Amino acid sequence: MQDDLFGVAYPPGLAVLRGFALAQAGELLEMIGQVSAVAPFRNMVTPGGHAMSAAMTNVGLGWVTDRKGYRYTAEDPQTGVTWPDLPEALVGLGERAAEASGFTGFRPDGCLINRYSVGAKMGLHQDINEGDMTAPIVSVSLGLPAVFLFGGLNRGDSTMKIVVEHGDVVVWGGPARLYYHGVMPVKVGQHPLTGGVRYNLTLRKAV
Ligand code: MD3
Ligand code: FE
Repeated sequence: MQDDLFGVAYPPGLAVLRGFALAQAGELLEMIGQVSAVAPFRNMVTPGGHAMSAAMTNVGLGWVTDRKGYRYTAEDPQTGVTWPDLPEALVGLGERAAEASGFTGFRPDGCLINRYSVGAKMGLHQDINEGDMTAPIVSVSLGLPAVFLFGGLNRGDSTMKIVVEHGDVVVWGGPARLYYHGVMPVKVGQHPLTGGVRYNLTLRKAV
């Protein structure tokens, strides 16, 4: 069983791999720069008409939202051009993190890239737009720290907090795959590699 510093157990299916992506952080940030030159970060609109505070782009199959709903697309709806390829280095990182967490054979086909400026957050939600719920999701945090909130299968379930820092990887699958989760507003800070922002990459099996 994996525990936090004070012995509070994470639920089955949730793994926190501290510093797992640290050695690749520079390479990942360079990739984000290249991707965003082609597929710029944008604040997508929810079906309810609210702009999300985290700016987003994608590689591989891309998660999008607009007034019509949430879905995965091969093309960036803003340009009509295919999202940039999912780099093999990112696929490999996802595979190794999943394997280290007990999920064998994970092969992501898309990665949502979230950019949080100070104050940006993500409300409690479930990730339910993927076609294969037997596959885990792998999250990589870069830059400023953040507090993840996660609960259970029901919106009203009590929540726990985990602080995630630059280079940390969180994997959730199995019984935790459909747990509600969110991100608290990012606090002011400066990170040597990203300045005043936080990035999160989520590797997913979209189809
Ligand atoms: C699920 N992104 O893009 S996953 C998303 O920091 C998203 O941008 C987060 O949620 C972000 O859909 C990273 C955070 C997370 C943390 C713990 C969990 C999801 C979890 C525990 C159980 C289930
Ligand atoms: Fe999510």
